[in-house]
Amino acid sequence: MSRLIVVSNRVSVPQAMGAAGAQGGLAVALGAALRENRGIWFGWSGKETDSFTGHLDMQRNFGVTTATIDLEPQDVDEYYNGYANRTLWPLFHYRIDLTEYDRSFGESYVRVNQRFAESVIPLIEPEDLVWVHDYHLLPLGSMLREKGVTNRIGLFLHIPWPPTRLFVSLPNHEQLVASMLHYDLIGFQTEEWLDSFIHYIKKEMGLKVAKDGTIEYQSRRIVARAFPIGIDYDEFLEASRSADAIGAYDRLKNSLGGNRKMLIGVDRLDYSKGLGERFDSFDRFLTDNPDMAKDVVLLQIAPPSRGDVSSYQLIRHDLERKAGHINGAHADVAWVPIRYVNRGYPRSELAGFYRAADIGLVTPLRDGMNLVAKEYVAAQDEEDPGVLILSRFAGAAPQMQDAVLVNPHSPEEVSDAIKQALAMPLEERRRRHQALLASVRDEDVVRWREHFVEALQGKGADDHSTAGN
Ligand code: ADQ
Repeated sequence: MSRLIVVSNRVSVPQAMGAAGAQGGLAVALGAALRENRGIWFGWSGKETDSFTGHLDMQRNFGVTTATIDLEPQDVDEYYNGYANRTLWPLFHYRIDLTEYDRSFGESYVRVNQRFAESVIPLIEPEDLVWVHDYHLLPLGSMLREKGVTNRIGLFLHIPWPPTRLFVSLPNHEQLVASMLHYDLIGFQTEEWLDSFIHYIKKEMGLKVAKDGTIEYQSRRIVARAFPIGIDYDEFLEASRSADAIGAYDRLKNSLGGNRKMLIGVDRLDYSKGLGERFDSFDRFLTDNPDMAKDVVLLQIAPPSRGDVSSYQLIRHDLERKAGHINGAHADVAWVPIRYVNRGYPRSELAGFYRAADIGLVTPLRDGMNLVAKEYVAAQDEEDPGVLILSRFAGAAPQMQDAVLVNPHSPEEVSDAIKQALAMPLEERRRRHQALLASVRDEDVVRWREHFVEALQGKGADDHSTAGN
């Protein structure tokens, strides 16, 4: 088995299972992948330094070796908060209204990618596979090639790839995509994002793409394919059977009182997750169904993220206002409709919360995949499972057709779905849950990693050209 060198913007030091805090989807998925392949996870430490030195901090925790570098404050400002989170993130989630196009961000993005390339190269041995993650590092492969790295290098994009008409609003979009064509393999979450990328390659670059996703460019062959990510099913199942999970379940159930039903939302506080629209939809449900309203509670867990970016400060403010308004309008002395919680929880407790919820409300406006939908399904009691309401705009939707699929922009549609889910007979809940569970269990993170790594090894593929091309 080839050693893996995983490169991502942030490296989160692996934690013991059940440790507190909110790890993003990427951290959860990669921790699991690296435990099994002996390898190194390289990236930014999350810390700042006055002047960049490229010093590698190597550590080994819970079976995973990590190597991190510190970045300068200007890098963090312009590369991370700037180009990654003010330009690419909103653009790739179809939000050109929130996208900022600042030249200095782009320059810093290139500089930091160069710094990543220089720092990771000493770690790479001849037979290693290099696996780069996400939108922070799209040009990294080309920089490694420039510096003579001939290993197989793959990129996996965790977020959507936008339609060409939106993507071309990015200055220097041609250079960005040309730089990506130095990878051997480019993976997307879904066929939809893959199609958008291929559309761009054909229409804007005039390149030919074979049916199997092979692109020929300057005598190189690049394969583009979809690899839908999954959860670490076994780990999650164990977490959901732990004493902490059972304790969390009991606490939450007891706090509801009577036969009250609970809906749960768990998301990073991000505008792509459709939280404002979700609150509006719940408001609509309460208003349209006064006879049922007091029997229902929405628990929304949303730890703040990217607080240095103004659009995130605005959405936080907006949600606080909305939750306050809805609670003020509908609550009585013994019942508050929305419990809005801004913090992370250990995964085992989260599993208990999911299990206590009659409905999982997962309604992003646009999402690369969405692992919460899969976690919700994995945590249910198979005999008496809850119902998943899922946005058709989540990357998870094509695999999860047995959820109640909704358009998150329509409060009426989501409100109707809540009503339908609350009234759903046990038999139908079980049937839907069984089908969902089968795909969550089979298409898990282990399979995702195996498929990607196999494709990166180029099994069955021809020789590839390397440095200097
Ligand atoms: P995210 O946008 O972070 O990931 P998601 O896939 O839903 O979104 O993963 C979030 C993870 O964080 C889940 O595992 C969840 O349990 C955890 N989490 C969220 N809130 C939490 C809390 N309060 N306490 C503890 N844990 C919490 C990006 C892309 C997604 C893609 C993933 C993986 O945006 O589309 O699915 O990467 O590729």
